[in-house]
Amino acid sequence: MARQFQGRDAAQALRRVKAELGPEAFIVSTRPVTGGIELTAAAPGEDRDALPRPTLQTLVDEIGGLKSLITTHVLSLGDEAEWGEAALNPAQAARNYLESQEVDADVAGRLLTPLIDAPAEGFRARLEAGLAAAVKCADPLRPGQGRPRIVYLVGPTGVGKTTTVAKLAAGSALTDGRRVGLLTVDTYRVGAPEQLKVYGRIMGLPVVVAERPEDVPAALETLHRCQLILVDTAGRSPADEHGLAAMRRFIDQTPGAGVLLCLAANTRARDLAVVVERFRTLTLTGLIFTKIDESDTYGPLFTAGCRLGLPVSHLTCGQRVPEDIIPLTPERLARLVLRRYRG
Ligand SMILES: Nc1nc2c(ncn2[C@@H]2O[C@H](COP(=O)(O)OP(=O)(O)OP(=O)(O)O)[C@@H](O)[C@H]2O)c(=O)[nH]1
Ligand SMILES: [Mg+2]
Repeated sequence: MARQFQGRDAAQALRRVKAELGPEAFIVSTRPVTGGIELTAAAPGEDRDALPRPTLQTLVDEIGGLKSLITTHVLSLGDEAEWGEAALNPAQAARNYLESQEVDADVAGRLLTPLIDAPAEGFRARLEAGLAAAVKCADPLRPGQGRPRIVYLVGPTGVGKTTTVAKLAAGSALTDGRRVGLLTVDTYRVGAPEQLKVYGRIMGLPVVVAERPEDVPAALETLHRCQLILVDTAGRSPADEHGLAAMRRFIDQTPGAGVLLCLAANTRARDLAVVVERFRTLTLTGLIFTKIDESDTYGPLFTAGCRLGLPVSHLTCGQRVPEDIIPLTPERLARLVLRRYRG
């Protein structure tokens, strides 16, 4: 029977394999996980043919992971150089910078693998292009064909979902001239529907409330003339499984709807990884990064974008509605991550 062993890095995971299964144990597969690496290993004498056969995709991922590990290891050798000894090469300096920005080590390793021997000249541009190529951006608010396009904003408590709904609504209705309606399914927090209604009143947009999932179709019916319906949801702790299941029941009422996860820049990397892990069960279609004005460390957000492979559409950068929101491009996100890079 193959078993899984996790570690901060490959060396630590291997030590655990050896301690449990002995020095002759063999590795079946590797994969990056939140905060490190996971090895699947089996004891000697195990029938290798009985072990699960990796698919082509898992092999490709594993080779990418191994390359990334080697890159991280090779680049970290520079850390042992004495002060005054050979200066760091550009890839080593970039690795240190990405680490200081809390970009996940595996993601950074994958980015730097093609740049490991790149010269200083033009390095920054190549690094920026690499970061940009690793994330996707797209506009999730394209109006529907005939039927309204429905887009939910979900996420942990207080990340700025309601404020962002108002900012997006203002952009679509006032700037792009679309017919926009607002729906809130957040009757959990006292005063939540009123918060959205105030924004609706200021912008002259209809706002409806659905208390239970089965109320959603009727609420949407009253907005059937809209081209875009933005749905505000209750903030949920990632630990609140019932809350997330309740949210899923709302979303299930509207097959084909967009579901955008709002992630705040001031969330610690480890907490953000947990949020991503729990909220991905809501069939997400995109991401919005909020509160980028409240941090200068964007690596965890960038890592989430790479890991989920979902398009990131907007950044929010302050409390002002509707001003403090920026549509995102991969290049803009790459520049944000490299904002303090002096390479
Ligand atoms: N600095 C900063 N504050 C923001 C941003 N977006 C929202 N806020 C503030 O964050 C606080 C919470 O915003 P809400 O929009 O109510 O957050 P929410 O996610 O809807 O909160 P719940 O519904 O309670 O989960 C408010 O004080 C907002 O003004 C942002 O981009 N930057
Ligand atoms: Mg809210």
